[in-house]
Amino acid sequence: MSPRTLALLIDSISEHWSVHRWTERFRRVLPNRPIVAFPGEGINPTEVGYAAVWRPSAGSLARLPNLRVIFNLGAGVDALMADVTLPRLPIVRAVSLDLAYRMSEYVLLHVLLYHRQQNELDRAQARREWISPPQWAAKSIRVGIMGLGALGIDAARKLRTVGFDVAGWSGSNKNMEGITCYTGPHELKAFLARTDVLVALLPLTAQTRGILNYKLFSELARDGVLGGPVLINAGRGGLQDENDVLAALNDGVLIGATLDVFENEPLPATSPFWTHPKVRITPHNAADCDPDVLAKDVADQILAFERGEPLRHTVDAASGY
Ligand code: NDP
Ligand code: OXD
Repeated sequence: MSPRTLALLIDSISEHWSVHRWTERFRRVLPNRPIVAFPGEGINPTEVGYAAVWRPSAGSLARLPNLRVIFNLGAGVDALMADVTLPRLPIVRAVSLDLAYRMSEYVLLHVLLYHRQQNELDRAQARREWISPPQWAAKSIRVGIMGLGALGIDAARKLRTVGFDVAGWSGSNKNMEGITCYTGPHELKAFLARTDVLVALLPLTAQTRGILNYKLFSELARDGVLGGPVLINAGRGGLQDENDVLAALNDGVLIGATLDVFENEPLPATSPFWTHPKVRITPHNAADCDPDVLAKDVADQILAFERGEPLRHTVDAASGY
Protein backbone atom coordinates (compact mmCIF):
# COMPACT_ATOMS: atom_id res chain seq x y z
CA MET A 1 0.00 0.00 0.00
CA SER A 2 1.21 3.53 -0.80
CA PRO A 3 2.39 5.53 2.22
CA ARG A 4 -0.40 7.72 3.64
CA THR A 5 1.26 9.76 6.36
CA LEU A 6 1.29 13.54 6.01
CA ALA A 7 4.48 15.08 7.41
CA LEU A 8 4.67 18.74 8.41
CA LEU A 9 7.96 20.58 7.84
CA ILE A 10 7.25 24.12 8.92
CA ASP A 11 9.53 27.02 9.74
CA SER A 12 7.17 28.61 12.22
CA ILE A 13 6.85 32.40 12.16
CA SER A 14 4.19 32.72 14.87
CA GLU A 15 1.97 30.64 17.15
CA HIS A 16 -0.75 30.90 14.51
CA TRP A 17 1.69 29.25 12.08
CA SER A 18 3.16 26.74 14.56
CA VAL A 19 3.51 23.03 13.77
CA HIS A 20 1.20 22.27 16.68
CA ARG A 21 -1.60 24.48 15.23
CA TRP A 22 -1.07 23.00 11.76
CA THR A 23 -1.27 19.48 13.21
CA GLU A 24 -4.67 20.33 14.76
CA ARG A 25 -5.93 21.82 11.49
CA PHE A 26 -4.84 18.83 9.41
CA ARG A 27 -6.29 16.36 11.96
CA ARG A 28 -9.66 18.09 11.56
CA VAL A 29 -9.68 17.83 7.75
CA LEU A 30 -7.90 14.45 7.44
CA PRO A 31 -9.24 12.64 10.53
CA ASN A 32 -8.19 9.11 9.59
CA ARG A 33 -4.63 9.77 8.57
CA PRO A 34 -1.37 9.94 10.53
CA ILE A 35 -0.13 13.55 10.73
CA VAL A 36 3.40 13.97 12.05
CA ALA A 37 5.91 16.75 12.54
CA PHE A 38 9.14 15.89 10.72
CA PRO A 39 11.83 15.36 11.81
CA GLY A 40 10.53 13.95 15.07
CA GLU A 41 11.16 11.09 17.44
CA GLY A 42 9.80 7.67 16.48
CA ILE A 43 8.79 8.73 12.96
CA ASN A 44 9.45 6.26 10.22
CA PRO A 45 10.38 8.30 7.12
CA THR A 46 9.36 5.45 4.80
CA GLU A 47 5.72 5.86 5.87
CA VAL A 48 5.50 9.48 4.73
CA GLY A 49 3.68 9.94 1.43
CA TYR A 50 2.90 13.66 1.59
CA ALA A 51 4.62 16.72 2.99
CA ALA A 52 3.08 20.09 3.87
CA VAL A 53 5.92 22.57 4.08
CA TRP A 54 6.86 26.17 4.67
CA ARG A 55 10.55 26.92 4.17
CA PRO A 56 11.71 23.41 5.19
CA SER A 57 15.40 23.12 6.01
CA ALA A 58 17.52 22.16 3.02
CA GLY A 59 17.95 18.40 2.69
CA SER A 60 14.98 17.47 4.89
CA LEU A 61 12.60 16.44 2.09
CA ALA A 62 15.30 14.25 0.54
CA ARG A 63 15.11 12.13 3.72
CA LEU A 64 11.61 10.93 2.85
CA PRO A 65 12.14 8.09 0.34
CA ASN A 66 8.46 7.38 -0.43
CA LEU A 67 7.25 10.96 -0.65
CA ARG A 68 4.74 11.48 -3.49
CA VAL A 69 3.60 15.12 -3.34
CA ILE A 70 4.93 18.29 -1.67
CA PHE A 71 2.37 20.91 -0.62
CA ASN A 72 3.87 24.37 -0.15
CA LEU A 73 1.91 26.30 2.51
CA GLY A 74 2.35 29.57 0.66
CA ALA A 75 2.19 30.95 -2.87
CA GLY A 76 5.92 31.53 -3.42
CA VAL A 77 8.09 28.44 -3.78
CA ASP A 78 11.47 30.18 -4.01
CA ALA A 79 12.70 28.92 -0.60
CA LEU A 80 11.77 25.37 -1.56
CA MET A 81 13.36 25.57 -5.01
CA ALA A 82 16.61 26.80 -3.46
CA ASP A 83 17.16 23.33 -1.95
CA VAL A 84 19.52 21.54 -4.34
CA THR A 85 18.53 18.18 -2.85
CA LEU A 86 14.81 18.75 -3.46
CA PRO A 87 13.28 15.48 -4.74
CA ARG A 88 11.84 15.71 -8.27
CA LEU A 89 8.20 15.37 -7.27
CA PRO A 90 5.01 17.34 -7.93
CA ILE A 91 4.90 20.54 -5.88
CA VAL A 92 1.51 22.12 -5.20
CA ARG A 93 1.50 25.78 -4.11
CA ALA A 94 -1.14 27.91 -2.39
CA VAL A 95 -3.57 29.49 -4.82
CA SER A 96 -6.95 30.75 -3.64
CA LEU A 97 -9.36 33.59 -4.22
CA ASP A 98 -9.02 34.40 -0.53
CA LEU A 99 -5.28 35.03 -0.98
CA ALA A 100 -5.77 36.99 -4.19
CA TYR A 101 -8.40 39.22 -2.55
CA ARG A 102 -6.07 39.95 0.37
CA MET A 103 -3.24 40.90 -1.99
CA SER A 104 -5.58 43.12 -3.99
CA GLU A 105 -6.54 44.92 -0.76
CA TYR A 106 -2.86 45.61 -0.12
CA VAL A 107 -2.17 46.81 -3.65
CA LEU A 108 -5.27 49.03 -3.71
CA LEU A 109 -4.46 50.50 -0.30
CA HIS A 110 -0.91 51.45 -1.24
CA VAL A 111 -1.67 52.72 -4.74
CA LEU A 112 -4.44 54.85 -3.24
CA LEU A 113 -2.09 56.25 -0.58
CA TYR A 114 0.13 57.63 -3.37
CA HIS A 115 -2.77 58.70 -5.54
CA ARG A 116 -4.43 60.62 -2.68
CA GLN A 117 -1.04 61.99 -1.47
CA GLN A 118 -1.56 60.63 2.02
CA ASN A 119 2.11 61.04 3.00
CA GLU A 120 1.89 64.77 2.35
CA LEU A 121 -1.37 65.02 4.31
CA ASP A 122 0.17 63.10 7.24
CA ARG A 123 3.17 65.44 7.27
CA ALA A 124 0.86 68.47 7.16
CA GLN A 125 -1.17 67.09 10.06
CA ALA A 126 2.03 66.70 12.10
CA ARG A 127 2.68 70.43 11.46
CA ARG A 128 -1.03 71.28 12.23
CA GLU A 129 -1.22 72.74 8.75
CA TRP A 130 -4.41 72.83 6.62
CA ILE A 131 -3.15 72.25 3.07
CA SER A 132 -4.94 71.94 -0.28
CA PRO A 133 -2.90 69.75 -2.62
CA PRO A 134 -4.30 69.36 -6.15
CA GLN A 135 -6.56 66.36 -6.60
CA TRP A 136 -6.48 64.43 -9.84
CA ALA A 137 -8.65 61.61 -11.20
CA ALA A 138 -7.56 57.98 -10.76
CA LYS A 139 -7.30 57.64 -14.52
CA SER A 140 -4.32 60.04 -14.43
CA ILE A 141 -2.23 57.43 -12.63
CA ARG A 142 -0.65 54.72 -14.75
CA VAL A 143 -0.22 51.60 -12.64
CA GLY A 144 1.95 48.80 -14.04
CA ILE A 145 1.79 45.34 -12.51
CA MET A 146 4.77 43.03 -13.01
CA GLY A 147 3.34 39.53 -12.86
CA LEU A 148 -0.15 38.74 -14.12
CA GLY A 149 -0.65 35.48 -12.25
CA ALA A 150 -3.13 34.35 -9.62
CA LEU A 151 -2.47 37.57 -7.65
CA GLY A 152 -1.61 40.11 -10.33
CA ILE A 153 -4.73 39.50 -12.42
CA ASP A 154 -7.12 40.18 -9.52
CA ALA A 155 -5.19 43.28 -8.44
CA ALA A 156 -5.15 44.62 -12.01
CA ARG A 157 -8.91 44.18 -12.39
CA LYS A 158 -9.66 45.86 -9.07
CA LEU A 159 -7.37 48.81 -9.80
CA ARG A 160 -9.11 49.16 -13.15
CA THR A 161 -12.50 49.17 -11.44
CA VAL A 162 -11.39 52.07 -9.24
CA GLY A 163 -10.45 53.91 -12.44
CA PHE A 164 -6.65 53.67 -12.65
CA ASP A 165 -4.96 53.33 -16.04
CA VAL A 166 -3.66 49.78 -15.63
CA ALA A 167 -1.15 47.69 -17.57
CA GLY A 168 0.47 44.37 -16.78
CA TRP A 169 3.64 42.56 -17.75
CA SER A 170 4.11 38.80 -17.75
CA GLY A 171 6.06 35.99 -19.39
CA SER A 172 3.27 34.78 -21.65
CA ASN A 173 0.66 36.64 -23.64
CA LYS A 174 -2.45 37.79 -21.74
CA ASN A 175 -5.67 39.33 -22.92
CA MET A 176 -7.54 41.31 -20.25
CA GLU A 177 -10.39 43.68 -20.89
CA GLY A 178 -9.46 47.30 -20.20
CA ILE A 179 -5.88 46.40 -19.27
CA THR A 180 -2.92 46.75 -21.61
CA CYS A 181 -0.85 43.58 -21.44
CA TYR A 182 2.87 43.51 -22.23
CA THR A 183 4.83 40.29 -22.64
CA GLY A 184 8.41 39.19 -22.14
CA PRO A 185 11.75 41.02 -22.11
CA HIS A 186 11.20 42.73 -25.49
CA GLU A 187 8.09 44.58 -24.22
CA LEU A 188 9.45 45.50 -20.81
CA LYS A 189 10.79 48.89 -21.90
CA ALA A 190 7.43 49.99 -23.33
CA PHE A 191 5.65 48.78 -20.18
CA LEU A 192 8.00 50.75 -17.92
CA ALA A 193 7.82 53.89 -20.06
CA ARG A 194 4.05 54.17 -19.42
CA THR A 195 4.19 53.33 -15.69
CA ASP A 196 3.98 55.78 -12.75
CA VAL A 197 3.34 53.22 -10.01
CA LEU A 198 5.17 49.93 -10.45
CA VAL A 199 3.70 47.00 -8.51
CA ALA A 200 5.88 43.88 -8.33
CA LEU A 201 3.94 40.63 -7.94
CA LEU A 202 6.49 38.37 -9.59
CA PRO A 203 7.81 35.11 -8.19
CA LEU A 204 11.52 34.98 -7.29
CA THR A 205 13.35 32.86 -9.86
CA ALA A 206 16.74 32.87 -11.54
CA GLN A 207 15.22 35.17 -14.21
CA THR A 208 13.59 37.65 -11.84
CA ARG A 209 16.27 37.94 -9.11
CA GLY A 210 17.44 41.57 -8.99
CA ILE A 211 15.06 42.67 -11.76
CA LEU A 212 14.06 45.73 -9.69
CA ASN A 213 17.30 47.65 -10.14
CA TYR A 214 18.46 51.21 -10.82
CA LYS A 215 18.44 50.75 -14.61
CA LEU A 216 14.85 49.53 -14.56
CA PHE A 217 13.75 52.36 -12.25
CA SER A 218 15.33 54.90 -14.65
CA GLU A 219 13.10 53.61 -17.44
CA LEU A 220 9.85 54.35 -15.59
CA ALA A 221 7.69 57.31 -16.67
CA ARG A 222 8.74 60.70 -15.29
CA ASP A 223 5.94 62.82 -16.74
CA GLY A 224 3.10 61.69 -14.45
CA VAL A 225 1.04 63.71 -11.98
CA LEU A 226 2.90 62.23 -9.01
CA GLY A 227 6.08 63.98 -10.08
CA GLY A 228 8.07 60.76 -10.44
CA PRO A 229 7.70 57.02 -10.26
CA VAL A 230 6.94 54.86 -7.25
CA LEU A 231 7.73 51.22 -6.45
CA ILE A 232 5.46 48.83 -4.55
CA ASN A 233 7.10 45.43 -4.01
CA ALA A 234 4.91 42.70 -2.53
CA GLY A 235 6.53 39.83 -4.46
CA ARG A 236 9.83 38.86 -2.88
CA GLY A 237 12.79 40.77 -1.47
CA GLY A 238 15.19 39.08 -3.86
CA LEU A 239 13.46 40.82 -6.78
CA GLN A 240 14.94 44.14 -5.64
CA ASP A 241 18.55 45.24 -5.51
CA GLU A 242 18.26 47.01 -2.16
CA ASN A 243 21.25 49.31 -2.69
CA ASP A 244 19.73 50.36 -6.01
CA VAL A 245 16.35 51.06 -4.40
CA LEU A 246 18.09 53.35 -1.88
CA ALA A 247 20.20 55.03 -4.57
CA ALA A 248 17.13 55.61 -6.76
CA LEU A 249 15.20 57.11 -3.83
CA ASN A 250 18.12 59.34 -2.86
CA ASP A 251 18.63 60.54 -6.46
CA GLY A 252 14.91 61.16 -7.04
CA VAL A 253 14.76 58.43 -9.70
CA LEU A 254 12.03 57.01 -7.46
CA ILE A 255 9.90 59.37 -5.39
CA GLY A 256 8.67 56.66 -3.05
CA ALA A 257 8.73 52.96 -2.27
CA THR A 258 6.39 50.68 -0.40
CA LEU A 259 8.21 47.49 0.52
CA ASP A 260 6.58 44.43 2.04
CA VAL A 261 9.43 42.03 1.34
CA PHE A 262 13.19 42.11 1.84
CA GLU A 263 16.26 40.03 1.12
CA ASN A 264 16.67 39.48 4.88
CA GLU A 265 13.52 39.07 6.93
CA PRO A 266 12.72 40.23 9.54
CA LEU A 267 14.28 43.45 8.26
CA PRO A 268 17.30 44.13 10.55
CA ALA A 269 16.89 47.10 12.88
CA THR A 270 20.01 48.62 11.30
CA SER A 271 18.46 48.77 7.80
CA PRO A 272 18.32 52.32 6.39
CA PHE A 273 14.88 51.51 4.99
CA TRP A 274 13.30 51.81 8.46
CA THR A 275 13.89 55.54 8.72
CA HIS A 276 14.00 56.57 5.07
CA PRO A 277 11.47 59.41 4.60
CA LYS A 278 10.36 58.07 1.22
CA VAL A 279 9.84 54.47 2.32
CA ARG A 280 6.79 52.77 3.75
CA ILE A 281 7.52 49.34 5.23
CA THR A 282 5.12 46.50 5.91
CA PRO A 283 6.30 43.25 7.56
CA HIS A 284 5.74 40.71 4.76
CA ASN A 285 2.04 40.71 5.48
CA ALA A 286 0.62 41.92 2.17
CA ALA A 287 -1.41 38.73 1.88
CA ASP A 288 -1.47 35.96 4.48
CA CYS A 289 -2.86 32.59 3.49
CA ASP A 290 -5.85 31.58 5.60
CA PRO A 291 -4.51 28.39 7.26
CA ASP A 292 -7.95 26.77 7.42
CA VAL A 293 -8.59 27.40 3.71
CA LEU A 294 -5.12 26.04 2.94
CA ALA A 295 -5.44 22.93 5.13
CA LYS A 296 -8.79 22.09 3.50
CA ASP A 297 -7.31 22.53 0.03
CA VAL A 298 -4.35 20.25 0.85
CA ALA A 299 -6.74 17.62 2.26
CA ASP A 300 -9.03 17.79 -0.79
CA GLN A 301 -6.06 17.49 -3.11
CA ILE A 302 -4.59 14.47 -1.27
CA LEU A 303 -7.95 12.67 -1.42
CA ALA A 304 -8.41 13.57 -5.11
CA PHE A 305 -4.85 12.44 -5.89
CA GLU A 306 -5.53 9.09 -4.24
CA ARG A 307 -8.65 8.72 -6.42
CA GLY A 308 -6.37 9.19 -9.43
CA GLU A 309 -7.40 12.78 -10.20
CA PRO A 310 -4.84 15.39 -11.33
CA LEU A 311 -3.25 17.79 -8.85
CA ARG A 312 -4.06 21.51 -9.21
CA HIS A 313 -1.75 24.53 -8.91
CA THR A 314 1.43 22.59 -9.47
CA VAL A 315 4.77 24.31 -9.93
CA ASP A 316 6.57 24.08 -13.24
CA ALA A 317 10.02 22.81 -12.24
CA ALA A 318 11.67 24.26 -15.36
CA SER A 319 10.48 27.85 -14.79
CA GLY A 320 10.78 27.62 -10.99
CA TYR A 321 7.29 28.98 -10.14
P1 NDP B 1 1.81 33.13 -10.33
O1 NDP B 1 2.80 32.05 -10.60
O2 NDP B 1 0.36 32.81 -10.45
O3 NDP B 1 2.10 34.38 -11.28
C1 NDP B 1 3.38 34.82 -11.54
C2 NDP B 1 3.34 35.83 -12.67
O4 NDP B 1 4.67 36.33 -12.88
C3 NDP B 1 2.87 35.23 -13.98
O5 NDP B 1 2.08 36.13 -14.69
C4 NDP B 1 4.18 34.97 -14.71
O6 NDP B 1 4.08 35.00 -16.13
C5 NDP B 1 4.99 36.18 -14.26
N1 NDP B 1 6.43 35.91 -14.44
C6 NDP B 1 7.19 34.98 -13.85
N2 NDP B 1 8.46 35.06 -14.29
C7 NDP B 1 8.48 36.06 -15.20
C8 NDP B 1 9.50 36.63 -16.01
N3 NDP B 1 10.77 36.16 -15.98
N4 NDP B 1 9.16 37.63 -16.83
C9 NDP B 1 7.89 38.10 -16.88
N5 NDP B 1 6.88 37.62 -16.14
C10 NDP B 1 7.17 36.60 -15.30
O7 NDP B 1 2.15 33.69 -8.88
P2 NDP B 1 1.17 34.39 -7.85
O8 NDP B 1 0.47 35.49 -8.56
O9 NDP B 1 0.35 33.40 -7.13
O10 NDP B 1 2.23 34.97 -6.78
C11 NDP B 1 3.28 35.82 -7.17
C12 NDP B 1 4.27 35.97 -6.03
O11 NDP B 1 3.72 36.78 -5.01
C13 NDP B 1 4.65 34.70 -5.31
O12 NDP B 1 5.61 33.96 -6.03
C14 NDP B 1 5.19 35.22 -4.00
O13 NDP B 1 6.59 35.44 -4.11
C15 NDP B 1 4.49 36.55 -3.83
N6 NDP B 1 3.58 36.55 -2.67
C16 NDP B 1 3.81 37.49 -1.70
C17 NDP B 1 2.98 37.57 -0.62
C18 NDP B 1 3.17 38.62 0.40
O14 NDP B 1 2.49 38.60 1.44
N7 NDP B 1 4.05 39.57 0.19
C19 NDP B 1 1.84 36.65 -0.46
C20 NDP B 1 1.70 35.72 -1.54
C21 NDP B 1 2.54 35.69 -2.60
P3 NDP B 1 3.17 33.91 -16.89
O15 NDP B 1 1.75 34.37 -16.67
O16 NDP B 1 3.57 34.00 -18.28
O17 NDP B 1 3.47 32.60 -16.22
C1 OXD C 1 3.56 33.48 0.19
C2 OXD C 1 3.88 34.54 1.10
O1 OXD C 1 4.35 33.19 -0.71
O2 OXD C 1 3.22 34.68 2.15
O3 OXD C 1 2.46 32.89 0.34
O4 OXD C 1 4.80 35.31 0.83
